[in-house]
Amino acid sequence: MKTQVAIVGAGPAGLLLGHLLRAEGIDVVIVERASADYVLGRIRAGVLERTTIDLMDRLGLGARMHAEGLLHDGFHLADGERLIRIDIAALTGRQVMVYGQTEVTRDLMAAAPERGLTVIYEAADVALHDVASDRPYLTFEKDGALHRIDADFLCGCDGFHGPSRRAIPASASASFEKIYPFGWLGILADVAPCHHELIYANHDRGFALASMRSESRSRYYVQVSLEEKVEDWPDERLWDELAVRLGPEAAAHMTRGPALEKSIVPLRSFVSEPMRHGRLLLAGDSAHIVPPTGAKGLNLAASDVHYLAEALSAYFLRHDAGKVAAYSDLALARVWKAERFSWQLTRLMHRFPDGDAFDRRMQLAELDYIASSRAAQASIAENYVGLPL
Ligand code: RFL
Ligand code: PHB
Repeated sequence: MKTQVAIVGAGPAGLLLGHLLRAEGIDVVIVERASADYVLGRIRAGVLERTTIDLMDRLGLGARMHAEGLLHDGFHLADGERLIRIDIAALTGRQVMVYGQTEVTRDLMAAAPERGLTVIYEAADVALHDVASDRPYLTFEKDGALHRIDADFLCGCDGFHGPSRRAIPASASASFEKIYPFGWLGILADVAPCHHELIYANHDRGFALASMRSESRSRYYVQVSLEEKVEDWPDERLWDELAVRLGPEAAAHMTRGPALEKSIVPLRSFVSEPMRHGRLLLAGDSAHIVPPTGAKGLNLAASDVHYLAEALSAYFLRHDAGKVAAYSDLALARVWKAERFSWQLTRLMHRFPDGDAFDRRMQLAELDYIASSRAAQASIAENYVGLPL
């Protein structure tokens, strides 16, 4: 098979990129290791920045998002005693959209056939070849046969564990990483949210987050140590802990219910540079990871593919290779700012096992400063809604 762009991975980065390229008439094939149902079964991001909302709208795929998503004007930081509201609408003139990654992915998947976007699911042993040459290609196994796709460009949208980043020789790349000494235990339940906006809480016992997917479906997280297992946290224990950490106001309005999903994710910050090697271009989690505290992962994947689609469109439609050459630097400039914000909010809101009483006082003093300073709130708000492209 021959195509102009072969994409590895049909998560949000791969599907969004595929649609943006198809909208320009560029031929695209996506190969995905998992089944479509498996991809939709992963419970992940919940908050979309304006830039991500705009991308869905530009593709003409935003109708369900606008009908079912919840626009939020603000969110809260809690310090164990009070809620500090960050009024993002007043401070930035923008809002964020609560609409699950699962729903974004479902909308992108549903529109693929009618737009000529080919997605090959359950492709095993995907391998990238000759990425530094002008004739790169992919191989994979499907239904017992070996397949080959020749392309002008390969795009690695295959997440943190995929093969694309590893196809760049170590001598040509550098990576930067911070692994945090804790994870998030998440619970999804069909109960009304305890508050109409998100609450990020820093409690003596550790971080907690109250989020949602809709007016009748809640998503909560608590910070746990890396040794802990989901089995250590029966539903009642988790609800009790959330009630303590989120504080009395949230606890008074919290409805408990059985877990539809419960899982632990480790937290890390990671960047691999550059995001291009020859004819291989990386986007999304394949090139970088942020801890989920800033709600930036999916949104960074979206901004990467915005730049990448522009670069590949310039190449194919105007024979201009300059934007492909500039892609990595352009994307990384935004990535590093989102890394900084996510790292800073993670440091501010979590209990670190090696933190001492001084560190704790610094967190509380910073939260107190944020509560009293419009400038500090504005800085948080402009990062949370997403820096301009
Ligand atoms: P994905 O979604 O991991 O998709 C990669 C796809 O590649 C496939 N793949 C392969 N395909 C072929 N061959 C192989 N060998 C392959 N190996 C892997 C995988 O099956 C998959 O389908 O990466 P992508 O597209 O870059 O998207 C990134 C986002 O998924 C991620 O950044 C966010 O989910 C992060 N994140 C959040 N981001 C936000 O913007 N806002 C949030 O509120 C938010 N909350 C979260 C999050 C991530 C979380 N977890 C589970 C890590 C909350 C959590 C709990
Ligand atoms: C979520 O709803 O899953 C969510 C929301 C905000 C975050 C992280 C996760 O910062």
